[in-house]
Amino acid sequence: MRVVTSGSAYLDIDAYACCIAYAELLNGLGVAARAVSSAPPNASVCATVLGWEAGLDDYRPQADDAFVLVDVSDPHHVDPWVALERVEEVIDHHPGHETYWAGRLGPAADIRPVGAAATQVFERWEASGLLSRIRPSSAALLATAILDNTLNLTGQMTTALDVRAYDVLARQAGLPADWPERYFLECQAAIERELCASLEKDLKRMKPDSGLPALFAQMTVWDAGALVARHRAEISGWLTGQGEDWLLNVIGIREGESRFLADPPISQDKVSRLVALDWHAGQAVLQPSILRKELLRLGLSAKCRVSCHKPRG
Ligand SMILES: [Mn+2]
Repeated sequence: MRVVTSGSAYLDIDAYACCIAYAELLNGLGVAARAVSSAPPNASVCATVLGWEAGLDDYRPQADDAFVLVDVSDPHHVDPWVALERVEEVIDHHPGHETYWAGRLGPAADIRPVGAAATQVFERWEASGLLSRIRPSSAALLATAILDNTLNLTGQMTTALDVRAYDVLARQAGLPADWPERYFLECQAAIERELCASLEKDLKRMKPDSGLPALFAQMTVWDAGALVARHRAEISGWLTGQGEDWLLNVIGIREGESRFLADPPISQDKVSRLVALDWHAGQAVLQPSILRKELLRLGLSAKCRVSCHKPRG
């Protein structure tokens, strides 16, 4: 059996959609596959999405199963069920582990800077000639994953491939024109209902050499300013309880902004080294918005400028 799975901490809608839609494609190609995860979905997998026909499979990986990783490539962050020596394929758009997987898998490692891993899975569906037979709910999952990961196709990592994939998939799924607004509003309502649980589900522990705050939480909503105004104290209180170096990136789709919250001065300084920010009372706004993985890319390249190049002269 081919087990299509993703990260260990939580499943965002990109990971969730890729597991389901890629397992469906493999099965359609005659390769027995299951979409499996032991991680909880986060707020980006909203109730409407969970109610769609396409979902994860109820399957426990066996000793001779092979693994396909989607939307993850950090060997330390894969689902605990994964045996790394039995990974046969990787489809991901996060930077940092391209060399590791290229060395192990060669061309079976597809790690590229596109807006969503769902776009890479869409490309496989298209290349297979089976796209006309994808379940509408799987097409809707991939389309919504692209919306989420590209911030409604406005994020800096959005490519022409993402825009085209969304267009084709949304038509195939029959999604309404106002689906983006409806989707992001539903996610925001769910986040505000369980704020601390939502923070926990999208909190990443960054490596010391990343140049980023040690605890980096992120959430994508329709109106970031309104969320922060309503929940500022609760957010600070919870994150302060998790550690001494933390940041929250609240991405507001409507305003196209990243609203950063960080009380520790050291955390503010780390982010300010990567993007120009004006901090007031632990809050700073950046337009256009930026994703954690984009900041990670900036952090890694800043480190490289310091340590990878010998000074000249
Ligand atoms: Mn993704």
